[in-house]
Amino acid sequence: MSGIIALNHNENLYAILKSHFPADDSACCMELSDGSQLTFGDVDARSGRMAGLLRALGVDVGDRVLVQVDKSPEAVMLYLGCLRAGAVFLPLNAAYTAREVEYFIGDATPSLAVCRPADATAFEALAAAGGGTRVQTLGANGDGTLMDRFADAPDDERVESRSHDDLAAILYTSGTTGRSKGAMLSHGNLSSNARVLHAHWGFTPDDVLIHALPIFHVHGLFVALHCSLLNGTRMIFQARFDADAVIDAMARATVLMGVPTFYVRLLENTRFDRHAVRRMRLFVAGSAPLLPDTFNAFEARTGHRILERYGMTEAGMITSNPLDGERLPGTVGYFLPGVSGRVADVDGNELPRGEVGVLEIKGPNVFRGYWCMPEKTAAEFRADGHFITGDNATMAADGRISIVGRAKDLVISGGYNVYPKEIELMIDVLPGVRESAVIGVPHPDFGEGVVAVISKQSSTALDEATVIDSLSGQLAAFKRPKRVFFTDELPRNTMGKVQKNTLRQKYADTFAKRQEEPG
Ligand code: MLC
Ligand code: AMP
Repeated sequence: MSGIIALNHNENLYAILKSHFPADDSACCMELSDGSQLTFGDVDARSGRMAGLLRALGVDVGDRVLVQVDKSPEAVMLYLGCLRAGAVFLPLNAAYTAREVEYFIGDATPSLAVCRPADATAFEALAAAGGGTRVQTLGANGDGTLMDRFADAPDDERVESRSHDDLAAILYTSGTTGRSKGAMLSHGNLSSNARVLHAHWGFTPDDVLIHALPIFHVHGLFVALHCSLLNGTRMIFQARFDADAVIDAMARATVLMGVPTFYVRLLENTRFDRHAVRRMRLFVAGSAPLLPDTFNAFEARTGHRILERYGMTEAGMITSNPLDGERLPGTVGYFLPGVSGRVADVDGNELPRGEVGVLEIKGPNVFRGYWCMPEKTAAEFRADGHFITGDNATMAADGRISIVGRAKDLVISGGYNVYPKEIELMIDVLPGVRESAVIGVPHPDFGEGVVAVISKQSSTALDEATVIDSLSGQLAAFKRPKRVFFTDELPRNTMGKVQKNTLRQKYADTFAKRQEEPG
């Protein structure tokens, strides 16, 4: 398809975003923490130059570019450059260890991997073992070999022609069986979702977005970035979430997108009050359930009702509470325009309104399948094309949806997904362990905190610290259990299955906020 489509029909996501850039290319696109700015003209020139550099580095249309770097404006240029070059952007959580990255390089066979300068040696070794992957580095301050070459690279205005179905990105999402799956997202998946969100959330030429999310997941990379670029207005770009920096930025901003932990931490900050939010028009939450307590406390403190929406890697955003209608805590609102679906039983039959079942969906946002896993892809789609989300939901008579749990064994901690199976497999091979169960229990900051419950051999001296230490270096820190408990036997049902619900109840208070010590 590429190359034969007339430029004005180019469905490359970058071409669509660029068509919404302001006529005045000196307008600010990204305001950086040091007070400097990148204009829309800068973003266009730099992403074009980056695309040219990728081509010069041997990246062909359709090649994967695997990226594990810190958040920086240069990393955004690398993303946009990949889109422009027709390459497939493959971002990885910056917290993943070399052991975790090895799998992604082997599975995705990228032609180029970009890592932090400090990780170059490890990446070179992984790339040499995989064969064919070249390595460049990009540091948090715009340093590294990629940027050295960028400094000498010529301008390049090209935007590769891409069709709706051509791949733009692969985002890995862990599986309940332990093996991560690469969700293939097309230019059309991303542009359709971006357009819908931009309209649905009522963006105006006066909007200024605070961008404090990581840029290796759907929320920060697609939802936040695309809405702001489509709007052609300024974003205040922050390397990480810091409640004070976000509160400072609110004096010049109108929209914040965040995971529930952002809102919990803002509420803990005594500077956060009605005055701090005087310019803000919209607070969006998602990636994990927003507790009604947080919603209510936020409204009491600021007068704003947080707009909760629901989505996932495979489909971008799926539902949203309304901008103008009622935003109800504990619900994720209605299907976005163009998205449809049902709450279904295990066979995919639609259930009566109000009953709990698995949410199944259809729409232009739904991904193209899992990279090199046709069977897994087939298993998650119904014959009529509905994608099985794995989330348990109810739908009210008026179509309002509530997520009431997960059919998949998944913990969401601070907006990051943690798959218990992956951790259990690692714990089970430790000396002295008979078996383990990893669960998520309420955590005041992260929503859910990871806990491991281990049945150990009576002869072993295995303790909590040893278990946690032995996982470091192997597992990203956010996945590591924050507490480990030992028990004689794991509770099982009559089928022999570990009863995680019983464990979740037993350890529910593990992270309960400590009562104030009496004075
Ligand atoms: C950091 N840590 C976490 C953690 N984040 N532990 C559990 N869960 C998390 N989410 C650990 C670190 O490993 C470290 O441990 C310690 O906490 C302090 O690290 P930090 O780097 O200082 O943490 P902080 O910067 O405060 O990060 C917290 C956070 C961050 C909530 C700001 O996790 C975050 O930005 N989350 C957003 C995730 C996100 O974007 N999700 C979107 C997915 S897309 P130690 O042991 O080293 O001290 C998706 C689809 C959709 O789900 O619908 O949007
Ligand atoms: P990910 O695979 O990282 O994209 O995570 C997607 C998962 O996050 C979904 O399948 C849901 O389980 C969960 N999720 C996202 N948004 C919400 C929300 N608003 N409420 C409850 N769960 C959510």
